Amino acid sequence: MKSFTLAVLISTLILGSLAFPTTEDKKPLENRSYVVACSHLPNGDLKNAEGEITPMDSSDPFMVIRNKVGTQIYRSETLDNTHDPVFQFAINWDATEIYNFEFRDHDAFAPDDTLGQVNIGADGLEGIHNLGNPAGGTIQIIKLGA
Ligand SMILES: [Ca+2]
Ligand SMILES: [Ca+2]
Repeated sequence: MKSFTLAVLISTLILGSLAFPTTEDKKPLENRSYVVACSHLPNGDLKNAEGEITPMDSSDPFMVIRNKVGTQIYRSETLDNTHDPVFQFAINWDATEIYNFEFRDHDAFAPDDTLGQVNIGADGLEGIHNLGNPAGGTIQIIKLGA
């Protein structure tokens, strides 16, 4: 009976140390820089606040990056009147992270409209991704440096 209890205790300690790694096991996160080139973001400024068509106006996009628990980890500056903005950003790259990229149209006198978003795992950041909700835009992510 005693040896059984001891075995349970030892296996609990082993499992516990696997589930809760100590801070010494954690590697520092690598800071990585990327460029995001957007194409064909929807026009959030097709109509003005009164609902009238405004053909000369275009979206004023900015980019928000959230982690998988929904915490905002990056927000870009706002670029005026473009459907093909290019953003540069740096993050503490985490191999286990899933990043949510959302593009929004800044409106001075109304809530910001969403222009599309996509969830991308840390290992798959580079490349071309289609945006959804709403669909229409695409983004290409390029890693800077080695
Ligand atoms: Ca605009
Ligand atoms: Ca706008």
